[in-house]
Amino acid sequence: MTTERRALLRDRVTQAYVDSYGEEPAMLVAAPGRVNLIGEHTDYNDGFVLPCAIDYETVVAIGPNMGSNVRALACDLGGDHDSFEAARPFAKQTAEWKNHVRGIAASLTDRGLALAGSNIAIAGNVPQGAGLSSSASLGVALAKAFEEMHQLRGLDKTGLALIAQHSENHYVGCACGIMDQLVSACAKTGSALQIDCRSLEASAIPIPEHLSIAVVHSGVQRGLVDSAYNERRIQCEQAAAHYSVLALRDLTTAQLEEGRSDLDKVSFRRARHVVSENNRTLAAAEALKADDLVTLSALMAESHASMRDDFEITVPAIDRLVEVGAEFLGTTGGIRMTGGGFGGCVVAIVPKSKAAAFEGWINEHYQTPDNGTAPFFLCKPSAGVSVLQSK
Ligand code: GAF
Repeated sequence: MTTERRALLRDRVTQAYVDSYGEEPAMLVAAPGRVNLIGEHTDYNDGFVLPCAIDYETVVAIGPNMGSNVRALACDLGGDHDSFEAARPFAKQTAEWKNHVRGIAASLTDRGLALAGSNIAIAGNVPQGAGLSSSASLGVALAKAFEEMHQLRGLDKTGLALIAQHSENHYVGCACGIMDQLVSACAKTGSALQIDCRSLEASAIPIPEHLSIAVVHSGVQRGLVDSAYNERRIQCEQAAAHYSVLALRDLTTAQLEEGRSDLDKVSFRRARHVVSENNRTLAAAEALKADDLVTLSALMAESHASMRDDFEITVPAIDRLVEVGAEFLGTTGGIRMTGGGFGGCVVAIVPKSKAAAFEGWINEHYQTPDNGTAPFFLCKPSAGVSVLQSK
């Protein structure tokens, strides 16, 4: 199934490239979307996260051209295209996808890495507006494609992720952390990636064979370049300043309580989410290693409650979906909202033997706000960015 989906995507982007530029691409580069198992809004607080890459991805076909421009084609957007000078890549565009392409080119240029004329075609199958990091997969795929094509030196996988984050922060306008880009670059097949977002150290934790990762869309679309996301980040920074720590990662539960008297209630709850979520994420990584589903499901339930009550990033449809899923799973699996929040998806860790029944249960007991069936994806924990084919 995965192989078939990937083959279709690869054929589609290659064909579009050939139709548009009159020759085969020099190479294809694929980068996956991700689902976060636990550790939400902890990355930009220098904390811990536990995402895995999924078998939905963005593919970039790239080849050289004789000119000095980067020419780009968006296969999924009716063939919308762009062209800009490789040496002067950034001027803000109305079409969001163009800012991603130009932002990556500009971020490489900011690092002193010179681009030359290139032709690009882009296609993807990561559900958009779902909180599955379609943007990060685009950024990482583009950074890798430029790096390979123009033989840019000095960028390892973490470097690619930092370029993609820089582009989001400085050119696209989203103050995101590093989680999505790092997992899209560095993930390992069959594993979740435990990331320390301060040191950027990442270690793969194999997901036991008998477990499935299910992602269910609530039917509420989300957009990351949202004031609410950036507002949460500012609130966390203010709380860290109140406690005189570099980042909320440095705060213990005891310190959090001790210094709360002169902190407003909202800031306190934001900080409490981050401090408790970091602890849960470390505990969840241990539970996953030990294949301890009872502990994992309890931690995921607590994580969801904390996002709902303290960080206030869930919406009623998401809360309902989690409630419905938890009723089926009990302590045999975990479920929580995943990603930045304000809509999008929930993630569930479900025994493989129960996955089909779980999907049936969700279909029967949950309706999207417009009375539809919730899109359900069984995801394979996948590898990070790869070069698929060179001439
Ligand atoms: C989004 C951001 F891009 C990530 O950096 C992270 O903060 C996440 O929301 C919340 O955990 O995906």
